[in-house]
Amino acid sequence: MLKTVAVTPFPGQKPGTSGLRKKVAVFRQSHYAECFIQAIFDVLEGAAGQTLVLGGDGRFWNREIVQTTLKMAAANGFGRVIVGRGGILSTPAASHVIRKYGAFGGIILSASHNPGGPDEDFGIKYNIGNGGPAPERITDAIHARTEVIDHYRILDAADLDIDQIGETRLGDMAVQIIDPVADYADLMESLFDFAAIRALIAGGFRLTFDAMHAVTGPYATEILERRLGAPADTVLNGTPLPDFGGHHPDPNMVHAHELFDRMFGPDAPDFGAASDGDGDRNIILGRGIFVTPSDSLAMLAANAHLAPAYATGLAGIARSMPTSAAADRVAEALGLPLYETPTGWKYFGNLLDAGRVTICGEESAGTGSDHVREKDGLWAVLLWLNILAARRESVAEIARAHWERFGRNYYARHDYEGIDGAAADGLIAALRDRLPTLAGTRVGDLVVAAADDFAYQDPVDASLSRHQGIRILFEGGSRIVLRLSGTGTSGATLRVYLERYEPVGGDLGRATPDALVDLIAAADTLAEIRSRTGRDQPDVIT
Ligand code: VG1
Ligand code: CO
Repeated sequence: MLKTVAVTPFPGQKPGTSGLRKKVAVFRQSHYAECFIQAIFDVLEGAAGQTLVLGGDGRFWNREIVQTTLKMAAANGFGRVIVGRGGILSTPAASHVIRKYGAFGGIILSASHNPGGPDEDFGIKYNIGNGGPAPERITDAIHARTEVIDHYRILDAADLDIDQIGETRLGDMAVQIIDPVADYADLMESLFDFAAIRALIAGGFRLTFDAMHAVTGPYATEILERRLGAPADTVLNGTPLPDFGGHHPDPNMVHAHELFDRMFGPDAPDFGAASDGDGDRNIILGRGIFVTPSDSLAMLAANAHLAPAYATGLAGIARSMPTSAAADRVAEALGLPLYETPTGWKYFGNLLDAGRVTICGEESAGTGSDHVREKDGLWAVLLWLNILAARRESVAEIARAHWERFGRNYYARHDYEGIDGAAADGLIAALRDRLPTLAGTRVGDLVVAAADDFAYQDPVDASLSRHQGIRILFEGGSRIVLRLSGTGTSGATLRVYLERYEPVGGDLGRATPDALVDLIAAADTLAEIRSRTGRDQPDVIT
């Protein structure tokens, strides 16, 4: 039976960098999720009778919202919903399923790297028919709709069994439960030289993958252990848990410290990697070396031709603005266009659709290609393995050779988490006010060459996105970027991105904190970080 439920709008249902993320307690309020989902359906044009893809990272509240979304999709006239069994789909797998089955779009339930559980975070994101995150035009329309919404439609029906593969009906709508892993694993097998990787592993190459009790566990087990023959203990923390075992499923030095300890410890494996809550991030380590995500993007781009899918070369490379310029050097050397976009994967969609770029990346542990329209953690792991299988060198050797050819972009991001919102806004506003006068300012040995508030005009649809981060560029090519996070759920998070380029012939083997010491000091002087936030050091350094 179709029900129409009258509601009053909830304030603050504004999608951030990647969907709407709030505490579970917020999502548990009666009608809260329903209002947001109805707002999504209300702004879609021509969705009647079409297919929707639905799945999430398995965190607490995932199963409940899968049931709600199914009943609302039926009441809103969708013809079919394709659901990952158990309500599970990693973000890149969801992107692939949308594309493969020609769906109208998809709803992904995830708060990605944010912690999960009854007291932690939940999220809802809408992806369009190309498989990628909805562009700003659509997320803005969804937000506008949430502010005036006065009813939602839902089918009054019993919960569906989402744990058996097969097809059922909900009212007039078909519900198809699929294996969440198979399509994605097949796609990976079509891109890479699995025989070469299998031979590498059979020859004694040792690898470890930390799934952090998040969604990639089943994907990594199928691909690395079953299809590529890695030993059964290769995937660590491979069982997805609704609270990720109480940890942040954020692959970095702080939250994946076990992996770091192992890779820097005695008898370390040859290769280590980890992914995040929804499977779209990756970190890459070799024995005794962490490859920063910005460097990983550059190294993958420089070596991608060694994998079958990219053997004929790349169309171009895109990176988010705060990501280091290491990829720019590769693009220049290969004669490829390089695009610099705002933070968030949604800005890569048009470039990928238009065939202008093949590989994209963000400093926040995200890399991907035109095989889907999301960043893709396991894809990056497999491309690295394919390159290692082809070159038969260690990760450290490949990194060193890369720096010797292109120079090295020393890089770090300092995050100040949970700071006062007004203080964070004040810091950015004060800096913005001073932008016109910053050029020429001397801070220690550094001299500001230029400073601006990054704006991006999409070269495909000409849409303009302003206020995407403060850039302070120094003479000699060093850089500081400051912006506020758009994915947090409590207080504000200030991100400070620090970068220093060391050309070929310079000192390429320094410890990153040493190489950046004067930039760290300059960031504090210019942005008054200590006095405005009350913090003398960042919470997380990546
Ligand atoms: C962060 C990262 C950004 C990434 C986004 C979503 O956003 O900085 O690069 O695209 O998370 O990643 P912000 O606004 O907090 O800086 V995920 O893995 O959460 O989907
Ligand atoms: Co993620």
